[in-house]
Amino acid sequence: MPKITSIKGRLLYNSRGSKTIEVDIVSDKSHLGRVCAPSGASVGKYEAVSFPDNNPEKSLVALNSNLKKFIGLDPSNLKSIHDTIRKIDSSTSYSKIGGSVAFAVTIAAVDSAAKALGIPLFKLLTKDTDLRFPFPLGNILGGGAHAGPGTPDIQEILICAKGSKTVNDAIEVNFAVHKELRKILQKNDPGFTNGRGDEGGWAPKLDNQKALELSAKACENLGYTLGKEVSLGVDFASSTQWSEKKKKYVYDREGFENTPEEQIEFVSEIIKKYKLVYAEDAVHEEAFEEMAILTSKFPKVLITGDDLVVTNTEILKKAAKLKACNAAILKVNQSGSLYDALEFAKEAHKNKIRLITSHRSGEAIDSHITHIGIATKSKMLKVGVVGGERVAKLNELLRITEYDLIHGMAEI
Ligand code: 2PG
Ligand code: MG
Repeated sequence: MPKITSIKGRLLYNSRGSKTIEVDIVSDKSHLGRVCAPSGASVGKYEAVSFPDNNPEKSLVALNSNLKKFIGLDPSNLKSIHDTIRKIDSSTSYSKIGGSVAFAVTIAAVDSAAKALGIPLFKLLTKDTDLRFPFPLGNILGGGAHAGPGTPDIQEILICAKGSKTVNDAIEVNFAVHKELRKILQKNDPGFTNGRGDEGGWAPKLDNQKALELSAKACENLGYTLGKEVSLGVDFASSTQWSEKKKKYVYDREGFENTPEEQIEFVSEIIKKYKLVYAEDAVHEEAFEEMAILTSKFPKVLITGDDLVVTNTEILKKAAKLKACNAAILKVNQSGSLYDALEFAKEAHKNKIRLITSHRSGEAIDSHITHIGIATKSKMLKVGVVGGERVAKLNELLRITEYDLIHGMAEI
């Protein structure tokens, strides 16, 4: 049984150039687990807080004054690491120590344990041997909170090569569509600067419909049929548009407003017209009933809750009861610790809610979530297409193929 022999936190930067926390955990004086916490731009109301008072320094101070509590623990015993954090901070949202610390400490512990035990991380996280590769789901065009003025109001247009038989092929198809889309955007607007949003998706000056149209064209130009070899997905991130005061979705950039009924129509038309396989946060984070309407209307589409369920087991129970989604995003830092997130995954499986393990818009070059996606039997791995911090997660999928422990692609 390995033992934690040292633990250290430091402040450094994420892909947006914002300060974050990284944690090193060493087991048996030789096995380093190192994890840097990511952060979101479109943040759900009920997520764990990243840092106390939004201040990474305060997280580091809180961690530094409790380091000794982790020495001697078994890093493979996730529950005991989690319980130790919970003794330091028992608040529901990790407001004392910060969700980023809970994220980094729990994942660094299991990373270090996997190295000490000489097994891949995903093997440490599950006893299940019937594992499949999740389909990479990547951002090809960005707007909303991830890109500047003039870009679409909707946050992400995503590609998923759902007809691919291998993970290598699925990744290559995503790259090809991303590249083809650039050519189309350049043709459409000679002034297009090749600018990209926070997650590597192109950030053109386009309205929502035109952005979807050109994304579909990129797939068709490559000879693909939408809904067959490839499918588009959309993260509407609708809480960004929702105005509690007006009780309407305000599409500032394109200049229109939707009542809740019109929003359901708007989303339904997009799902049908572009044969979406995936629709995330199609209504705002507290609109469980409207989500339920979409879920019953589109049983074959992954009607996915992100801000809606924020990787929170109790909220997921409510969503399951109301049949508000048939799929859910799993972002470890929304719940805080990896233990919390794995409990969430159990609850999702219990309710036949499919999982999509996801990056954040502000990321590190770490690739632990690739293992977490496999271990939680996620159907998709939402990690972007290009950008060093995105490709890192895709490259890890390719390394994992070398173990020959995972057979085939997930069934969506
Ligand atoms: C989302 C994510 C990731 P953020 O909304 O799903 O794509 O963005 O990390 O900004 O919440
Ligand atoms: Mg989202």
